[in-house]
Amino acid sequence: MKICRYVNADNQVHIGLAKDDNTLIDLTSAEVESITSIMENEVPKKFLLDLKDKDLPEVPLNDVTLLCPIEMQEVWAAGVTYLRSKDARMEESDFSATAYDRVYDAPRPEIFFKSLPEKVVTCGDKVGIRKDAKWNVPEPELVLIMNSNGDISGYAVGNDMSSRDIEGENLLYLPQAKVYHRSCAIGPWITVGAKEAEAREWEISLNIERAGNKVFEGKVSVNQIKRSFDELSKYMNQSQEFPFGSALLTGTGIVPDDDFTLIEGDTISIYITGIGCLKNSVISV
Ligand code: DO4
Ligand code: MG
Repeated sequence: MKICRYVNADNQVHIGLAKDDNTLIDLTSAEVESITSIMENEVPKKFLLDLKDKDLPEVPLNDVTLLCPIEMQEVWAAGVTYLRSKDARMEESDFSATAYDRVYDAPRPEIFFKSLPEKVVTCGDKVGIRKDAKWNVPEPELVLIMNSNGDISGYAVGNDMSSRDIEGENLLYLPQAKVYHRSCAIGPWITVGAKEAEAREWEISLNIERAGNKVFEGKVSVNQIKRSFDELSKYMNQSQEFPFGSALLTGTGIVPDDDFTLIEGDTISIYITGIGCLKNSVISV
């Protein structure tokens, strides 16, 4: 089951449940006021199934604008969770190579702060590449959406935009390589009710177009994530409080070849089976 935030012709924010590929059920008419309130439900899937049975108003998907599904959740990101990510990062930096190698096998995962909720962009918005970076890539990642108890209540598509030259120069520059204007995209859908085993059957694909031509494509199975989702959510929520829940990008398993960098005007499409597509064009920031 897929939910979203949208604005209608009346310019009000609504919460929607996808009925099919073309139609949304308007949950706001049943007094559902936020995605957060759905996530806080004990069994969000059952809550949504019950609403689906009511005769609520519907709206064609074509008549609305989808918004970012992240409301008040801090966004964090896990790193070096796929072998491909570890290998690429060890190649990009002699200086920090052992750090990546060690964290891949360590009990404690790498988890870093990625974005304030209000700074997250969504499908159709621009994502940024830093003006002071020369080597920029998208990182297509599955996002775990957790409630205030740390339970995983949904999944979204995310992009952890990264400046590889800045990260590669010195690992202490990681926050600058990762956290800047328009560096985090999530949405527009949240899939509710899938267990980890089901989500591990999904595939993530990345396509990048430049002036109408495909300049990169890649695919990875979610099942290649080395750590369990419970392990990631356990570390994410340890000694932390997220009163509105949180979002965690789970790392990238698709890394373009070393001679590839994004440029302004490129279009990035990330598709995760079981969730949907996140599409953004690139702007220099
Ligand atoms: O260690 C740096 C960041 C790793 C990351 O973002 C990833 O593996 O996706
Ligand atoms: Mg990443």
